Amino acid sequence: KPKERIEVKYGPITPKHRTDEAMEAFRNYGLGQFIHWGLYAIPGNEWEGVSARGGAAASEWIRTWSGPNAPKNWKEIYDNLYKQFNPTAFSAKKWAKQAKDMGAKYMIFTTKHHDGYALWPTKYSSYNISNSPYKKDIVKEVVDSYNAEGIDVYLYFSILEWNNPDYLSKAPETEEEKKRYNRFLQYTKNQLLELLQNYPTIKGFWFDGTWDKSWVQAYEFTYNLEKELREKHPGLIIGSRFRNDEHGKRHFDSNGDILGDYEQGWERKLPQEYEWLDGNDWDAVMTIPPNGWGYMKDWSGIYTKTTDDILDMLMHTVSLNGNFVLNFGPDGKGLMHPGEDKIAKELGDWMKVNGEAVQGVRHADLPKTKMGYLTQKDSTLYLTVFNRPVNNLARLAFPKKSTALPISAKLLLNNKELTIKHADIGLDLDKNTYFDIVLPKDFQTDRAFVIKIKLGQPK
Ligand code: JFZ
Repeated sequence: KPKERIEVKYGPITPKHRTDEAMEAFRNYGLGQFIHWGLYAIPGNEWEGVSARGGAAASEWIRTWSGPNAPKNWKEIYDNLYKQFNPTAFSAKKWAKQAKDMGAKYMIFTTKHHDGYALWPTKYSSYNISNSPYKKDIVKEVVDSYNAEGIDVYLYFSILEWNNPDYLSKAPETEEEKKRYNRFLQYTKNQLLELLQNYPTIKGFWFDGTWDKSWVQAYEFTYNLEKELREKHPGLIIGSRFRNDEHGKRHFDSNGDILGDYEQGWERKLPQEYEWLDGNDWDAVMTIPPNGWGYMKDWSGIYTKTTDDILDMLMHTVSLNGNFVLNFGPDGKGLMHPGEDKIAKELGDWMKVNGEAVQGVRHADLPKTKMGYLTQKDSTLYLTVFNRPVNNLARLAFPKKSTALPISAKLLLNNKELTIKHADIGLDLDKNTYFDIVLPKDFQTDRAFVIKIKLGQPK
């Protein structure tokens, strides 16, 4: 953060810490689902003799990475894929049911990725779902089906468009360029207002493709647009990736203040320390394969995250007040990858037992533990154990002066009460005091488990 504050006219519109109901709901989600679906689902990362998995070659970017033997008209072929887009197995209801069973409380859906293809029948471009063999409004089906399962929906929207002749990546210079880019800005605004009007139950937007100079220099337009979107849709939640200030600062303005309602920069990586987050709300979006958000046919030969990896990242995230959003990339027919189905099922089985340690919880202001992660809901503390102590004593440190100390504990997986012993050990007795939760020697589990601890003033 800069020491002296400088003048920023196009800084944050909403307070750093919103306290309204919509934002509180956001804080309580814990687990979410991301879905990347669009024309790139048809090639599925294997196309016209090109196959690249992981690394920089994300499947949804296939239009930009033709191989050496690719046909000259590669991009044109891609832009015509919509003529084949006919997901006969697509059922938004099935997706929503799966997400619910997995324990997701919100979902983010790609209405339009960088290729510019709209999955809703937008009035502002003919490059949309109504001109595919499928024809029907996919965004509507998704919003309605997820809402019916009690899952909040956020719309992913890429500003950047690869094939829009009005789009420009550099700052517009000539009069002609200015005219063109202004048309593009108006088009973007029209589409966003259209989405709000068509799908009034959505809770927010998840913006992307906002890094080009053209968008960065349009700070006055984007500031006013954010205001208008918020006026039209009270409670709307927008992350920090939407716009920048007049000095070109993105995510955080020139004074270090967050732009938008939550930090949106934790993508396929996680913050290590609570302090790094400076009290901001945040989400972490995560792929199962290394990099690739759209459908990837072949998962062989690359590391795909396991359910245990995902649980570890989920608990890491929620213990630091974030939401963890797991990405799915359905295929061209509308089916999830079998690897995704497997993880969704395993995650769901775990969440059914342990979900209370994930949802509606906050960061616990206690010393960290090497056993795993701490989350808290009022006077209930959850310890999710990934590293089980060999002596079966789960030792936790509490600030000496704390009046909220462990008074009872149980295992969520079998509801068995556990004994708590005060451990008068001299590591840092001036600061902390220790408690051992005694784990039964004979219980076996092949995943992380949760100890639910009641806090209070011991007698
Ligand atoms: C973007 C997209 O390009 C990508 O296809 C996918 O949709 C993903 C969710 O978002 O990729 C990004 C954007 C920002 C960062 C990294 C990848 N970032 O800030 O680190």
